[in-house]
Order: sequence, then C-alpha cells, then structure tokens
Amino acid sequence: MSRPAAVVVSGEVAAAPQVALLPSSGMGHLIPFIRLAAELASRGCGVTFITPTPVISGAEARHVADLVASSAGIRPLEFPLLPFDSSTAASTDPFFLQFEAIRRSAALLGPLLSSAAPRLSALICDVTLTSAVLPVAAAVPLPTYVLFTSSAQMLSLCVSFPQIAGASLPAILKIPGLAEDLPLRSIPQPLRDPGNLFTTQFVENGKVMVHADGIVINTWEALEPATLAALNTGKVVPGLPPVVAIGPILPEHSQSNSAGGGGDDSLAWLDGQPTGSVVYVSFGSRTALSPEQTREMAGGLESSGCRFLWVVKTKKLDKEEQEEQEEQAMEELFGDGFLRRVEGRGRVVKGWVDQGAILAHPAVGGFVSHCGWNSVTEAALRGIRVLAWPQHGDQRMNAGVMEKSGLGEWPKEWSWQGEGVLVQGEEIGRRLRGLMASAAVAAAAAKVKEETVRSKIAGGSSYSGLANLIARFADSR
Ligand code: UDP
Ligand code: G50
Repeated sequence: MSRPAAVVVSGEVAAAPQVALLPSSGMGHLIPFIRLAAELASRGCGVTFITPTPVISGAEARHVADLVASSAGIRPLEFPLLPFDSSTAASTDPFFLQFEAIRRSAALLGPLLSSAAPRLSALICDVTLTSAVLPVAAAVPLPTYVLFTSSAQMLSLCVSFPQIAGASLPAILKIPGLAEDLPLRSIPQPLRDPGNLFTTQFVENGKVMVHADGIVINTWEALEPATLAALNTGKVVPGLPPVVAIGPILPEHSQSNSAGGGGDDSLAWLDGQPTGSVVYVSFGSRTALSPEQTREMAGGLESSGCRFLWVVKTKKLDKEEQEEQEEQAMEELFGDGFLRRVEGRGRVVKGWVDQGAILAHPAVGGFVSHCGWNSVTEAALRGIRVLAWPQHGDQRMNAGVMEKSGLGEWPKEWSWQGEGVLVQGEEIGRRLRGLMASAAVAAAAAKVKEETVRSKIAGGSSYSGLANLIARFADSR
C-alpha cells in the first residue's frame, strides 16, 4: 500500500501530522492501538508507536513486532518501565498491575516525547493511563487525546463515577444524561470495592478526562447515538472535550499471521464448512472458564448440534498456558470421548487465533462471546449474531449495548465469574440452537452490519470523525 507523505488541509499541502500512540497492557487495549496506527498511517500520518517494556504476554510482544515489520510508516519507540513492587498493591490482577507499573513510570515519558524526531503533533494515550500521562504531556507541551477502548456507555460511567462513588453504591445507578438505569450488578466488579487498585485508577482517570484535548472512542453513531449525544452536549458531565467516535477501528489483514504463534489452520478448516453454519466460541484473550464450566460448555456445543470452532483458554496469561501439560489436560477437561463424538463438525483450538479473520470468514454465522468490547465491534462489522456470556469487567455493560443493537441475545440470568453458579450444558445448547435458528436475529444482525460498514466508508460518521481528528492534529503543529 502506498502512503501519502502529506495531508492536504484547505487547499495547501501541510506537513504530515506526527502522532505518538501509547497503549497500555492486555490485548483488548493493545489491539485497538495497533489498528489505529494502521488507519492513521494509511491516511498519511506519521506514527510513533510507544511500547512500555517489558510487556507481560507473548501475544503482546508478537503483535507489536508484526506491526513494526508490516509498515515503514510506523516507528517503534521503547518505553522502559521502572521496577514496580506489586506485593503491596490492592489487586492481584496482572493487567491492573501492569497499568500501575506504566502509570508510575509516566515521568520518564517527558524526555521521550520531547526528543522524538520528527517533532510530534499529538499523543494518543490509553484510557487506563490518563491521569498519570496528561500532566507529563502538558509539560512537554503536547496536545493529548485519550483512546477510550470501550463503549460510550462505559465512558459515561467512567466520567460520572467520581461523583457517584462512595462508601455504598445503590442497587440501580443513574448516570446523568442517560435515559437508561444501570443495575449495580452490571458494572465491573472491582468498582464495588472503593479500595481496589482498579477503582482508584478508574476514579482518577474519570476525574481528569475533562483536561484531555479530545476523547477518541471505538464506537460509532449508529450503535450508540443517544449516549454519544449526551456526552457531547455536556449532559453527562459539563466541560468534557469532544468525544470523537471513529469505530469500529478496523482489523488489519496482515496483522496476525505470525502472531498465531504458528500452526493454527482454523481458516483452512472453515473453508470446508457451509456458509453461515459455524459458531465461533471465544472468551477473549484473558478469560479462562473454570474446568467445570468448560465441561458444561462442551456438553452445550455437542447438544446444540451446531458446527463450532472453540478457542479454549485455561489460564489468564498465555505464558502460564504454555507451561501446562496440554494433551492430557484437554481430554480430562471436556469429558471422555467428546472430541471423537464431535469430529468433523467441531474444532477445538488452544492458543492464539486470528479472530478478525475468523469473523470475516463466510462460514461463520454465530459467536458465543464474553463481549469484550473489541469482540463486539468485530462481530458488528461482519454481522455475526452473538450469544453473549459476559464474565467480568465491562462485559455486562457491553453485552447490554450489543443486545440493544439487535446483533444478538444475552441470557441475563447466566452467572459471571466468581458467582460460582454453573450454567448447564443443556441450557447453553438450547439458547444456541434458538439463536442460530432465529430469522429475526439474522435480519437484525444484517442491518447492524450494513450500518456499521456505512459508518466507515467515505462520508460515514466514523470516517469523518477520524478525518476531523487528523485535521486537528495538523492544526496544532
Ligand atoms: N483475539 C484474537 N485471537 C484470540 C483472542 C483474542 O485475535 O485468540 C483478539 C480479538 O479479536 C480482540 C482482542 O483480541 O480484538 C480481545 O479483545 P476483547 O476486547 O474482545 O476482549 P479481552 O481479551 O480484552 O477480554
Ligand atoms: C478491564 C476491566 C474492566 C474494564 C476495563 C478493562 C475497561 C473500561 C475502560 O480494561 O477497559 C477503563 C478501564 C480502566 C480505567 C478507566 C476506564 O481506569 O476489568 O471496565
């Protein structure tokens, strides 16, 4: 792909904006940054891609290496972190601890940003780092935008939570400016504990969002029109900078070939399956079902009668997964004879797959998903109907947005992680059969796809959102 070296601003040729991107940790935060880097480069921006090191997962390291190798327009910049003693931190979640390690190293960013060549026009930093990074970037000085990697509804919670938070939260939360109530059971679990590290970061980030030059968000007008309007008219909190919807940030075609870690031939298997027949099953990059729930899932997929491609995770971090004794663990996990009984119509894979490419494959028609926000956006882009089974974090809120769009169904009574209630295989099979047989859901999902695709092509809302953003970068040089 050829890349223009300059952008045209009101008839004149201006120097290309130079944008630094600062992701945090976890594939759900890294992948949208990688995709944004590719979109910005393809629209003529110079991109400096900052990587806080060491990274905590093998998938993260491979993805960054692939991005840098794939595009001459993207310059890598390493950001070595200070040592961080996590033993006294108020969380054991490896991703929250990595957010904290990056936040505590933020002072080291100043010299990196001010000495970058060519001179930077703007910084886009991950939402999890906002309160630590904004003051450092302001001192450079460098205009700073936040990439919000979740929904507009989640952004509304984030910016209003500092006011709502207190010793006890009501069973139903009211977010200013939003028509719908939010049940307490749907918000990320750590937020119910005011002392949790995630809560501290979330509140600090929410408070300072008003000081950013803009909030770039991976959603789009057709998906969350009322919420975006409320955010942009000061109804959620007054004084918020422009919330610019540019989603769905598009999957990179070349991105994950080597990131697969080698050997995944799921796409070749899909080539042999009938159109729209396969249900893809995945709970994202950082969520493992319990062994008992995994066995019920196996029973559910078997009894549904559907063809399926199931990505199984048994550990939160991929490093730990590689250490496991795989062969033996698999048979034990699913119950005797499962793999033999579903042979031909079902495929189980362990490790990384190219989900963007899988959801784009014509054989795939359904998705049993934890509703990580990236997964929701990828399913919408391809019109894949979703059976939502949120597990933790922002996933219940995401499932709510997904269901409201018409893309799929969310059995709200299904438990989430830590509740210790097993969802029975028969129930999973029944809901899945119902979803795949529903003509109404198929039609609604097709409509979501059409609106989503339209938002990304020339003249569409997200296409224009990104164009306006780039014009602002150019102005600030
Ligand atoms: N993903 C992938 N292959 C995998 C697992 C995940 O390509 O085996 C991608 C997926 O397409 C998405 C991201 O990783 O872009 C995961 O983000 P999401 O927000 O869906 O969930 P999380 O992993 O953060 O819970
Ligand atoms: C992880 C998680 C819950 C959760 C998110 C996670 C989000 C929401 C956005 O990444 O991405 C967000 C995260 C952190 C923060 C502010 C906003 O400090 O378990 O909601």
